[in-house]
Amino acid sequence: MNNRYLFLLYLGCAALLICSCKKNAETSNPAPVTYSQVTTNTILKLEAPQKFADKDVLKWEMISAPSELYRLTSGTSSAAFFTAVNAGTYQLKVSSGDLADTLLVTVQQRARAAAGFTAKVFDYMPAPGQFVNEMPKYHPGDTYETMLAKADQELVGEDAGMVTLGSWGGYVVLGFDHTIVNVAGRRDFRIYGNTFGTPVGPSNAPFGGSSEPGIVMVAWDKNKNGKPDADEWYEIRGSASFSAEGESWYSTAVANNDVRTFRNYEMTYQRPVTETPAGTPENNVSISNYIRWTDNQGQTGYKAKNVFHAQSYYPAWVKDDKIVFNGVRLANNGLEENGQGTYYVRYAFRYGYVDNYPNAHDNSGIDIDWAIDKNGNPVTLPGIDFVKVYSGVSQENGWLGETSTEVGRGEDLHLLGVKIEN
Ligand SMILES: [Ca+2]
Ligand SMILES: [Ca+2]
Ligand SMILES: [Ca+2]
Repeated sequence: MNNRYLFLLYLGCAALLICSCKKNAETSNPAPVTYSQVTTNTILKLEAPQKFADKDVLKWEMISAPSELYRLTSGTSSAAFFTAVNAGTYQLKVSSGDLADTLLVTVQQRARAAAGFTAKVFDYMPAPGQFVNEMPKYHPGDTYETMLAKADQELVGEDAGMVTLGSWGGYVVLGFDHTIVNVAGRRDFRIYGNTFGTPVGPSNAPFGGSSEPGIVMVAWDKNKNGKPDADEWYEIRGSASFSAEGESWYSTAVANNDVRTFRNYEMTYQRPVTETPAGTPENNVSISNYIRWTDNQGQTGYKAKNVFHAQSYYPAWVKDDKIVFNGVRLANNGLEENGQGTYYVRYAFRYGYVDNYPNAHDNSGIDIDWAIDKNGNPVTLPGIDFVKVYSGVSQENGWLGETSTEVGRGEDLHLLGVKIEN
């Protein structure tokens, strides 16, 4: 073969190569690729590349993921948030019309594995109640700080115990050592209570027993300092957070109970004037006008001291002579069922609360997608780091005493492999 033929052959090959390259470019994805990385259970903020700067509406999509336990939230803005439970490479796409970019996010395992259970208690302030000063136990000299440490001791980890939140408004603030991912279509976490009970009456009857619903608030550590400080709190909208009319027991309760729901409720409890006579089951002495309360609806009344718990129901470490709480007040869910004043059933709300269904029941699971902002509008959070629970019902139930939410172990359902679909 002489040089001239060789030259022509080269020319031909080069032309073929150019053609095939051009063809490839036309048929395969031409989008430039941006790389980023993050660790598991951590929220990554994704910013659209500069070329999208003049676009108002962006679309963020997951193209391929090694696991379905992730969340990508964005709306139509130039920033999106992404977080995943499992390590691997996630391929995302951001686009606006024909303009598109691929984003490859490498999710790496955290250096120290995330704990599936509550990792810290940040705040604890019960309202007066029959288990206050007992769960956790108060000893003379205890302060807010030492009682908080006791609550932390009770609630952290797999073998958590239980603390009482007392009457309406009493609260606890918990944290996890990682972000609980808000997986789409699934409930994400669960906080234990001590509810027991059964469906009452015929089939499809409401679940009843000792449901004492605690209202749930959530927050994510947006300023990444590990504390629930400047971060916005969102309410978990449960089945009766605006009205109890959808509950199956509502029509029965309406004749006997205050079934109103107050969205901006405030209650003030006064220090009791006397602790004596301290009741016992033997002497059957109780104090009906024990702790005076007033609310912002012009109502007033008393919390009673019953015969079973002789200690003070007012948090003994509180110096002030009154304690004020704010929040949502749910409908009274307790009904006396036998007409003798002896058989009280506290009916469960359908979903969205703590200490409302037994712990193992799916309805104890909370979906972060139920979160609403302070105006009641739904918000889509990628995940959360902090949970606040407060007693949601203000009711006295005869000899049983006041309704009080109790709080136990906290669980990240995804880390524990518990799948509760929504
Ligand atoms: Ca979810
Ligand atoms: Ca913070
Ligand atoms: Ca309880």
